[in-house]
Amino acid sequence: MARLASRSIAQSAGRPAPPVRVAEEPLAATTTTARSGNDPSVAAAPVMQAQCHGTVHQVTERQSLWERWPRPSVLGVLNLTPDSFSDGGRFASPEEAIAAAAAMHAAGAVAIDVGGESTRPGAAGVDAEEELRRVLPVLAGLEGIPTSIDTTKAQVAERALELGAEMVNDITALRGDPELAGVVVAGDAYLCLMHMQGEPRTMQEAPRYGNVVDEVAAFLEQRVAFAVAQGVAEERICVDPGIGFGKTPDQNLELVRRLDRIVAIGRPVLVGLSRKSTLGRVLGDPSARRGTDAASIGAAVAAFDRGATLFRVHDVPAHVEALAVAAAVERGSIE
Ligand code: HH2
Repeated sequence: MARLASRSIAQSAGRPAPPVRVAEEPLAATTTTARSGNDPSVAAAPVMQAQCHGTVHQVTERQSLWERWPRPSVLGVLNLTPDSFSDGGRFASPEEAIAAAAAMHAAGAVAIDVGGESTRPGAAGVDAEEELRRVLPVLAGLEGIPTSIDTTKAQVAERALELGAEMVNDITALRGDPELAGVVVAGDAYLCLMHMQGEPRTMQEAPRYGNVVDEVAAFLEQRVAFAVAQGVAEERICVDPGIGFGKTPDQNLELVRRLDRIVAIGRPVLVGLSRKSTLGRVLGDPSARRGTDAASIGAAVAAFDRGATLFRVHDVPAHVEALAVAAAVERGSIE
């Protein structure tokens, strides 16, 4: 298995240590270990306790996103949907999906991004009950494998976090469900804020921008500020330009070309280029609905070169190898 991120840029840039977070709970409910997601390889965060005015203050030191998933880190896509654009209806049972997630983790994915609602252009939404029915049996079987939940719904995110998910990946950037920010704060979760113009059903009809890069960057800056105002710790947030979400192929390519502007926001940048139709269009098929894995890897390496940290991908082994080499070239050394 290729190793990624043996020395992250963020760490070598000497970012500040993560702040200490304080949680209050009644004396009777005191615990001595902190939840550390569902990855046994991650030591439970150190916990100190101090009694004060009849309340135990639990002081938990949590990792920033830079520390948890340094650049470059690969997230494996697990779509539990009948209608996803690239891999819909792939799994006949939760067991098959769990096995696929385990294989992606073994191949070097730092976490598995689990989704129960397709966001492909034109997709119709599903209600929370249906989404929970799709994701819960799989999340319950993923103990020991770090996960992220790809959802816009507070109810789904809350159950996923209870089952150990570490990140909420919200394609609406907290514009969809007013309860979602509170769930992220209460669960002390990582949060991905993605740019999207319009909504999945209609977003590809007529995407319009003055300057796509400036507008996406300004939107993401504003959503980070909103999340922080809601109580989400800034060091736990990453941002995503939302490749294919209300953008033409040229606008998608321009966003990757000028990714430095998104990186300048100062948060880790997640990119979802894998199998997106823009890649098929680049290769000469004007009606392509998806891109190849080779094209996805080319795009991921281009995004890495421009500073992307997290890569949401379908073909994990090939991306892990390609990004390991890209990172080694950037360092100019094997280690
Ligand atoms: N892309 C998809 C879904 N979720 N989340 C983030 N943060 N960034 C992305 O680019 C992104 C995402 C769409 O891809 P996929 O999951 O493969 O298809 P579908 O939404 O049809 O299930």
